[in-house]
Amino acid sequence: MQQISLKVYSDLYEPANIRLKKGIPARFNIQSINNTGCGRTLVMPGLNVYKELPENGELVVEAMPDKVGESLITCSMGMFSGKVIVEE
Ligand SMILES: [Cu+2]
Repeated sequence: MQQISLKVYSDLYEPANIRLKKGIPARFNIQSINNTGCGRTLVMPGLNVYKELPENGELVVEAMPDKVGESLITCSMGMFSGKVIVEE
C-alpha cells in the first residue's frame, strides 16, 4: 500500500504533484482545510476518484493506479490543478 498525505484547501492541493507506482494500491490520507467552494469535490479521473470532502476534516480514499501516465487532481469543474503521475 502506498500512503499519500494530501491537503486540500479551497483552491489548491498540497502537494500539487503526487507520484505513484503502478499496480500498488494507494491510500490517500486527505485533510480538507477551510475548503468552502467547488474544491470540496475532489476529482482524480485517472484513478476513478470522485469524492465529496467536508469543509474541514479528514478522510481516507483508496485507489488503484493501474495505468502509467499523468492525470489531473481537480474540482468538479476541472478548475484547480494538481497532478497524479503514475510510474512503472
Ligand atoms: Cu471548480
